[in-house]
Amino acid sequence: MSRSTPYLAGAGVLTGIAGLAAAQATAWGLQSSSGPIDAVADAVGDYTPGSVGRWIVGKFGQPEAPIVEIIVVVVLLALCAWLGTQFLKRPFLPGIAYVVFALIGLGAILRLGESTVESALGMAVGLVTWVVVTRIFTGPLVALGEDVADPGRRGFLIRFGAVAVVTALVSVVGSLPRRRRQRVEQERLLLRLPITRGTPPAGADLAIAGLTSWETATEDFYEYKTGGVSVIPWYEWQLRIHGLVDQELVLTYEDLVNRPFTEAWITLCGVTNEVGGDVIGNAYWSGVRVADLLAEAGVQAGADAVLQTSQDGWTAETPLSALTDDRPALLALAMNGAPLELEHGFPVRSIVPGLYGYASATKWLVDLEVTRFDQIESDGVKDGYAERGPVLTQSRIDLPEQGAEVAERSVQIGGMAWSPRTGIRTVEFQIDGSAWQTAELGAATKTNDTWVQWAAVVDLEPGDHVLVVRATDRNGSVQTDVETKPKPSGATGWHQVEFSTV
Ligand SMILES: Nc1nc2c(c(=O)[nH]1)N[C@H]1C(S)=C(S)[C@@H](COP(=O)(O)O)O[C@H]1N2
Ligand SMILES: [Mo]
Repeated sequence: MSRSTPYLAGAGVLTGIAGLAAAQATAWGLQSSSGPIDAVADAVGDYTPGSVGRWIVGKFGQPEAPIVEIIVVVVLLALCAWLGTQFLKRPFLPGIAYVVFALIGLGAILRLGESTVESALGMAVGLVTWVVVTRIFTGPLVALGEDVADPGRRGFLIRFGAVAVVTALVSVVGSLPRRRRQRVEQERLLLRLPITRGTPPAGADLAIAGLTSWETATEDFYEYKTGGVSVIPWYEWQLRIHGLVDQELVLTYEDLVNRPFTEAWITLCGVTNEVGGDVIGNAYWSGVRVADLLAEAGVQAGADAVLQTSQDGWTAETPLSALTDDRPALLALAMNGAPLELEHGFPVRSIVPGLYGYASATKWLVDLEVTRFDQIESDGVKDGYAERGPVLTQSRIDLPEQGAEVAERSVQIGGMAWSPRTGIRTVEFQIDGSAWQTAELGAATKTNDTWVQWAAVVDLEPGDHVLVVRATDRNGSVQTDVETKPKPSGATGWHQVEFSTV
């Protein structure tokens, strides 16, 4: 062991920490909810046999995840220490190792599928940091007239100190967004709003094992956003209503809380939902009617649209009529009886029954401009979606699942159907190309703004089967079997599932 080995190992560890700090700071700075370390820990946790995982938890008496994260970091830093000892002997080795680490991180990030872009950017910044800091430790300090092959103690201390200080700064500054988010989350949990929990209408949930529940729990509710999560303290939030109005309005969160609340079950659907897809959920929303606020502002003649803008500049264009007719179009403050989660648009989002999310459901809403469709182009429309986004009549099979092998001959089938605003009159199913049969339906709400459950029990011969479903709305229009992609107006076609009975 050469005299400089401990120095170099230390330099390796510090290099490792610097890269991790930079990666995590970048991910958090981009409002990501996770980072490369979480992602790798998650993968390690999932690939660790249950017994080993239980042993670890038993040993450390803690929830698994933090322990796994610590193990991941310790293993990485141990490798980095060894890489440090190779800085001078085999300078190519650290470079290769860092790329391998970054690829593992990237793989784990993609696998986790959460804040992918933010975490991947963090990983890239981490890789660059590892390479640059390694250069700092291995390049000569010209000012000291140093010889690279024999870094002196003084030169090492200067480098070590400089990198440590910068790393500490990056860690502190990098954790600020996360600390802010934790604070806003704490304040959210302390809010007491004039809301109720909401009970599903009697008979809406047929309570069939394996069938998607009528009410979507908040943690199961789909999440769709183009950027990061905006973090807005409720007391800093403001909404401006302007444009073709007699009088501009600026509203605070308290202003909204002091107004009459409207609560409703409303199914929210993403236009990106494929036939049979799950980009849809049904929640109980509480908030203030947009119609009342627009009436107060005084909409001027000629307006036919409202351009909604979020804190981070995302936009949606919504027909004025959908915000002023009798439907419960809301500035929602709560979902399922609790203040909106940050991911779902805290402090305030828009929810408009009958319209796809891209055309109506702006999260982190801060601006409503009363305007004309021919004056604006929102994000969704720029992206190729239709100017107006009414949700199409659609039905889905949830039971049995595609490819299922059902043990009984008497098979429980079922799923969901929706035609927001209009409502579902009937759901029919067809097995193996035979005649269409009518399914039992769960109860609908009065406003028909939610999905309904459908179900039936069918007796089948052993073998392979094909199940198809179609819905008819309350106007008597049968859901079209023409297959289209989500773009521009939402996917159409009948959902079909293949399964077998024994
Ligand atoms: N600010 C903002 N609001 C947004 C979006 C977004 O990307 N940014 N996505 C919209 C789309 S396309 C849908 S389908 C819904 C999804 O809402 P959720 O994530 O609460 O389910 O939010 C809408 N509101
Ligand atoms: Mo969407």
